Amino acid sequence: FLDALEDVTEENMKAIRDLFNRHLHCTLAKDVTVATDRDYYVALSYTVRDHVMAGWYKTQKEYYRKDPKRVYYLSMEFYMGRSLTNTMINLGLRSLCKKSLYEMGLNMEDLEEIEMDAGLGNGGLGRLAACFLDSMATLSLPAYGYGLRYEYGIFEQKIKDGFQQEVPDDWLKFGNPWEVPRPEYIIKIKFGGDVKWLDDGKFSWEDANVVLAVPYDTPIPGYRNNTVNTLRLWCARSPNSFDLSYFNHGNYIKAVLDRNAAENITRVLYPNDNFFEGKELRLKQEYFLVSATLQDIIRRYKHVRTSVRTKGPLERTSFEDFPRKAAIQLNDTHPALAIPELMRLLIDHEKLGWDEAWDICTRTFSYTNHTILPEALERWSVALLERLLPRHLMIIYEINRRHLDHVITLFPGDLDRRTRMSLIEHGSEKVVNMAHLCLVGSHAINGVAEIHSNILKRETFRDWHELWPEKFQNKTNGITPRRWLLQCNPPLSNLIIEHIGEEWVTDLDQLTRLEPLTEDETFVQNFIAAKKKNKVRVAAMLRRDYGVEVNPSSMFDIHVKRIHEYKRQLLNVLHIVTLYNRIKDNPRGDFTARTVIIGGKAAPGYYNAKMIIKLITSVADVVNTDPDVCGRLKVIFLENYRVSLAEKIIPACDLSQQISLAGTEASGTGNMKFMINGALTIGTLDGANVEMHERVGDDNIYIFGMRVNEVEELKAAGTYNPLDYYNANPELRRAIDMIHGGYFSPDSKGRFHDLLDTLMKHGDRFCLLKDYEDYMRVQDQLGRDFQDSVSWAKKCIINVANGGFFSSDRTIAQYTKDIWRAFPVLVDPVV
Ligand code: DL6
Repeated sequence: FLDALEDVTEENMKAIRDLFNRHLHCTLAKDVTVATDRDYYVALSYTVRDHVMAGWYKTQKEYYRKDPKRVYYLSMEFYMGRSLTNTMINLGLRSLCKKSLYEMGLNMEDLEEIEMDAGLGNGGLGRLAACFLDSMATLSLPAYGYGLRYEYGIFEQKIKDGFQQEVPDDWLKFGNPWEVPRPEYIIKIKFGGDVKWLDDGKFSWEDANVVLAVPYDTPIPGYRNNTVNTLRLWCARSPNSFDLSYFNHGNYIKAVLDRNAAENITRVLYPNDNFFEGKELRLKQEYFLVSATLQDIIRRYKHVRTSVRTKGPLERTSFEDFPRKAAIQLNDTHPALAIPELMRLLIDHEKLGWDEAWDICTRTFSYTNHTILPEALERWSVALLERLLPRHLMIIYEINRRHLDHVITLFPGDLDRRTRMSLIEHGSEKVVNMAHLCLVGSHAINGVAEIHSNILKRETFRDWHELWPEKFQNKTNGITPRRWLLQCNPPLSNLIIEHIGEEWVTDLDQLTRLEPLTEDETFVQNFIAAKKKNKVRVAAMLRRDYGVEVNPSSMFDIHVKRIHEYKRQLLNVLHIVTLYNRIKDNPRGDFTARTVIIGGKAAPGYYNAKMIIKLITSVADVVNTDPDVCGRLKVIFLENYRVSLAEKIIPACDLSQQISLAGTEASGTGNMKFMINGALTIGTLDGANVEMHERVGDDNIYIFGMRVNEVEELKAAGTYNPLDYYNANPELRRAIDMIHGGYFSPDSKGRFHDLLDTLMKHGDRFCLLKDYEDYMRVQDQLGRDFQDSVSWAKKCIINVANGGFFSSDRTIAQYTKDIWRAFPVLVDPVV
């Protein structure tokens, strides 16, 4: 069906072949006698990139000409995955390229597999940023992503003897055809030094060390709309003048070697998800991103043709219009230093007064919160800030002084409130609460699902909501239907296109037109066949890449996401062990065959998460080799889960596990990907699961566990004793005892004691034992339901049909209207 959407003519195919051959010969200096598959992949990427270029210039020229309000999305993570397939699809070139290559004897799908993922993110937050870029371009928004070009992205996960090992992700080792360096826009970034008070009452930041920020641009094409936006990633480079004193003293070698210290800033992505680690290098990364980006934004703001009469560009000198020309979205608090940085640039460089600068700041910035887990909230040491960013610390103190004066005028005498709302916290160490900085410096604050936004208002930021209710909003997350349906699931996309056309690709609500087709027997059978095709493909991949055999008729029960205690992979393990025991007790029993696939990376320093991986692989070793099980239960730990693997595994899923404790998962976005690819969800009423449930109703989603108010009440009462639940449920007790007794770790019987202690002795923070029984009940129910494949498929279709709301196009349209107040700029086709 993609064929029908594309202009596949002999003439166009010849043009592709010519370009491809030219790149092979002239760019790569290869011919077919020596070219490798990687050469072909690169030649194809350059061929496709050439087709992006004209649209890219044209879009950027149009932005310059029209000077619209621009949207800047600042994020420490852009988890882009691969670019080739997505770019071909958005440009309408995929069939054309596939056929052209086929005629040269090349299989394009094999070449697509060669591309390394751009793994510049940890999980949901970074992938959301990538989906947003696609939607912003598809909605023709004049938007820019700004981030860091990490030389090493998220580590490659290897499983050795059942344990996770981390291998550096050297993703740039073969070059990156999608990036264009722009050394002409290099920016200087300062660290350290001192602040001098000048005679005119202003401040000057002196004797600082300088690091250079070199931009690398990646084109972001919209879906077949001629728009090509830019993702600008900064790379740290030492200035040539770096530590001239060494050069002058003749220590040339040391001077050259020391350049590394500066260049380390963008060396590696911190591999923490939902966890704050107050390391100096990470602070440098955060400041490096925001300083380079704001200087770039200001340069662009100034560089504008204010008069049509004059040919050359004029400087815009007044900053009055800045908030009407720039909306800056802070993706969590990681880029929060943008607030004092803009103040510094406006006051110290542009010579604005405090009040005017502050007004500009608050009208420009908006902040998205992505987590309420206390261990994830950023609190930077004042001492560290003082040493690295002395001027910013002064500005933060002044912001705080004025802010607390305001609080105390509104709530006279309420000193507790004043303390709670301070940007500076005095614990064992003095720290800056970065969320508070964002709250005071932004005009809009949003959570990422209804339930999460409500928790922010009611709990996390209660005082702030009382102070500024008008600032608080909700923007439920979304995912791009281009990558997460059209691209990753051809069998289902084709079936959908056959019945309702292709408008859904940019208007996902169109999927509701599928709902009546649950009554169409042929459609239902074709839907089942599409799912089966995806499962067979995954089974073949598991055989080839992992050497495991799975039964494609079994239920594919999938739990893929970062490994984290709050996401409760351990609860899934307790279910697996219970199923195993039931089979052992009744080897001839009638059980729904399941293939349980669990995947995800653990932060390298997160001991419990790593032990959860070891437990899963240990349980898999026992279950998969026990002859009594006889293929009715398979457990697979999917090594190195990442964007490109998600694209394969999600379309093959029957059951999606979204089982975090209610009130802990801000939104989740994997849940949405599974939904629109026709899986049913077993989940708690947490994050966006709540809104999925609202849309599909009780009959088409498997909800279990405590509701958020029940969790809050249980915690407030302080009476939860996990041992009560252990004692009350024999199946639960048996599963825990087996793990504890070394059934799955005969070589080291006590291996999982620490892990189990978190449940049994240290309060079971995420209430696994409390939710176990209900989880089992619902698992049993859905296990029976799966036996009726037609009725199961109908539920799946209802999920697909109601997934339209979860398009990131909807999310971005809401940000645009309610927060950014920006407008599309349409771009004409390139002629
Ligand atoms: O909003 C994107 C994504 C949510 O879907 C997840 O629920 C949430 O856990 C994740 N949050 C983070 C927080 N990181 N920090 N800080 O990754 O955001």
